[in-house]
Amino acid sequence: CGTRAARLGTEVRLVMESALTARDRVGVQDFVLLENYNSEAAFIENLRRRFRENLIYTYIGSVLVSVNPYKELEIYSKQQMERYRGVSFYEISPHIYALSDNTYRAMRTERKDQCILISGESGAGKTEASKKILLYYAVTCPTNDHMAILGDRLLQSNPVLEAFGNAKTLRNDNSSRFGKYMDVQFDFRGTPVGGHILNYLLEKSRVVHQNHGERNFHIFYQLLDGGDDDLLITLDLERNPQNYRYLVKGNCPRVSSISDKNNWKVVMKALPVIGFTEEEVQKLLNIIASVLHLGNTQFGEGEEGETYITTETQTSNLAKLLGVDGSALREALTHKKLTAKGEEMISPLNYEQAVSARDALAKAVYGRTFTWLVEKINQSLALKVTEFPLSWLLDIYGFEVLQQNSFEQFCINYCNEKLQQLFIELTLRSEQEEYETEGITWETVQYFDNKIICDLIEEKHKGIISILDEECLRPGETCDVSFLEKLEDTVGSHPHFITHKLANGKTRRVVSREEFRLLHYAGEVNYNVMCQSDNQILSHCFRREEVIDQKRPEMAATQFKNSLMKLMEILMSKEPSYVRCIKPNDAKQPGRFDEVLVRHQVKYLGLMENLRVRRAGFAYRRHFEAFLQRYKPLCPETWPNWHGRLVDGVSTLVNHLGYKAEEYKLGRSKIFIRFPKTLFTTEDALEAKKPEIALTLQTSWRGY
Ligand code: AD9
Ligand code: MG
Repeated sequence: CGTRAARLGTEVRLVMESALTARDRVGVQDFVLLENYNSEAAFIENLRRRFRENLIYTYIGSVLVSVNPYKELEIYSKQQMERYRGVSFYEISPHIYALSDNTYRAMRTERKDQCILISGESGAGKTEASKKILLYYAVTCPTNDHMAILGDRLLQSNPVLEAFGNAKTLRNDNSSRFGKYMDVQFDFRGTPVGGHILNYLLEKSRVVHQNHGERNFHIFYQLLDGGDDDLLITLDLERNPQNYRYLVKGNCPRVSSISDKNNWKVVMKALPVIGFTEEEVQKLLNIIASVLHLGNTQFGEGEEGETYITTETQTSNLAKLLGVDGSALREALTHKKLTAKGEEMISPLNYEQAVSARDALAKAVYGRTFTWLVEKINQSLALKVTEFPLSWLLDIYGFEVLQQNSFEQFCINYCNEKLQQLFIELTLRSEQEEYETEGITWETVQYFDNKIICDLIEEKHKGIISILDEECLRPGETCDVSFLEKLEDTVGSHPHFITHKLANGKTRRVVSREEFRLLHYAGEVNYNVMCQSDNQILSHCFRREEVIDQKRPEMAATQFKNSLMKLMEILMSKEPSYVRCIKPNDAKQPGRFDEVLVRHQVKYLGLMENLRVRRAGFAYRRHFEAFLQRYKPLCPETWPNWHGRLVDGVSTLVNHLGYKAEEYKLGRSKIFIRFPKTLFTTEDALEAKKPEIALTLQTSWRGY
C-alpha cells in the first residue's frame, strides 16, 4: 500500500510519472495516507524507510516533516529548483523547495502575508532549512541588477550572523544561540525588494563560560585562525586560542567539521557586501579582541580586601582597543559607584565582585555589538515602502535540555512551548476554516493542549515569570531559596511543576534542593533556581537604587515574555506554513536512525496530533478539476472530456466508481475523501487501465 499511496502524491501528470523514480515512492509521501494513522509505530516506520533511501522530506498535509540527513544530498541544485517552480504541492516528491514555492505563490496570488515556522530540537536542521528557503527565493524570484544586490545581501547576512551568534555545542557544531525572525518583502512582480531581521535573546553567558565540549561564539576562533599576522599584531592577539581564558572553558578549541580559517574568509567577504565600511570592520574586530583581553584580566586581593588588577598589559591593550581612558577602565573594573541620599560615592569591589563585574562587562559589550550588527544588516536590507506583502521566516532555537539548565534554557523552552501552542491553534483553525469554506460540517478533535504549561509560566501574578520578577527585586542573599519557596506556595500543586518535596513530606531524588522541574510538552527539564544569576545580570544592568525606585524596570524574563507575545501576535496574523525538523541521532552521523530519539521528537512536535487533526474528518482532499483530470478515464461519461460543471463531473465519476455516501463529501470546490482505502482502490483501477489509455493520455495531456 505504501507504493500505491505514494503514487497518489503525484496527482496529476500521468505522463510525467517517470519523473518520480521508484525510489521516490518508498513509504507514503504524505502521512495522511497512512492506513493506520493512529499508530506511532507506523508513523516512525514510514519515516525510517524513507530516511534509509535519503528521502528526508514527508508531508502531513501541507506541513513538511524533515529528517536531518547529516550528509550533503544532491537535491538542492538549480535544476532541482527549476523542477519545483510553479508546480503544485502534490505533483512532485516532497521538498523544502515545494513549500518555498507554494508560499511564494500564495503570497503573490492571494496577496496575503505568509510565514514559515521552522521548529525542532537543537541540531534538527532548522537553520539549514531556513537557508535553503532563502536560497530558493534568491535564485528563482524575478530580479534586476539592483535587486540582485539585495538578494546577495540577504544571503551574505547568514554567515555573518552565524559567526557572531552561533557556536559549537554538544548537540550541534553550528548551534544558533539566538532566535532569528527574518522577513523578506516582495514587490508586485514578485521581486524581493527588502528585508528585516529581528533577533531574540542572544545567549550572552556563553561569552564568559562554556560547558565542557562546547565553544564560545565562532567569530573568536575565526579571528585567531584566519586573521593575518598584521591584524593580530594590531589587536595584540596571539594565534593560539588556548591563551584566552574565555576560549578554554569548554576545552575544545578545534572542531573537525568546522574550518574557522575558511569561514573567516567568508565573513570578511560578506561584511562589505552587507554595507560595512573598512573602519566599521576594524571597530568590530577591536571589540572582539577586547572581549578576549577582558577575559584575561586578572585580579589580586590587597590586605584590606580591596581588589587590584594584576594584568596591567592586558588592561592597557584593552583601553586602547576600546578607545577609553586606561585609569577610568581600571576604576570601572575594581570599583562601583553608589548614590546615597543624592551623593555619589565610589566604593571598592571585593575579588568576586570584580570578577563578576568584568564578566558582566564582557557579556554586555558582546551583546550590544551583536545588536548593532543586526541593526547594520537591517539598514542594508531596508525598504521604506511597506504595502508589499511579506514572507516571514522564523528560525528559533530548539527545545533544549542540558545537564545544567538555567535562565536561558528556561526562556528557550518557554519560547518553544509558545510556538507549539500557536501551531496547534493555527492548524486547527486552518482545518476548521477549510471545512467552513467548503461547507462541510466540522467534527471536534481531541488533542493535548499545552496552554496549561504556558499559563504556568506566564500567567500574571501567579506564573513563574511574575514570581521570578518579584524575587529579583528583593534585596538579600537568600533570594533563590525564597524564590523556590514562593514557587512552591504559588504553583506547587500544578501538575506540570515539581520540586524535591513530595506530598508525604519525603524527598524526591530526581530534583535537587536548588532546582525545580517543569514537565514541558516536549519533555521534563530541571532548572536551577535562577534568581541569583538574574540578580547579577540585573545589578549590572541597573543600579540597585534604580531597581528599588518606583519606576520599576522590566525584568529580563518579562521582557522576553513581552517580545514573545508580540511575536505570537505577528504570527497569528499571517498565513503559516510549517517545517518540522527531526534529528535522527545524537552522534551527528549520516545513516543512523535512532528510533527512541525520533519517537520522542514525533511526540513532542505533536506530529501525531497534527496528523489526527488532519485525518479527523477526511484523509484526502483535492480540487474537483485535479481529481477529475486524473480519474476521468475510469468512467465512460467523463472520458475523454467532461463538458458540464466540474462538481457534476466528479459526482458522476464517483457514482460510477461506487463510492458510498460515508466515504466522501463534495465541498464547494473540492472533493473530501474519508479513508485512504477508497482512494487506493481508485488508484489501482487507474493503474490497471493504464495500458489501454496510455496512448490517448499522452496526446491529450501534453497540452495540460
Ligand atoms: V540549533 O537549535 O540552532 O542548535 P538547528 O538550527 O536545528 O539547531 P542546523 O540547521 O544547524 O540545526 O543543523 C545542524 C547540522 O546538521 C548542520 O550543520 C548540517 O551539518 C546538518 N544538516 C541539517 N540539515 C541538513 C540538510 N538538509 N542537508 C545536509 C544537514 N545536512
Ligand atoms: Mg540553528
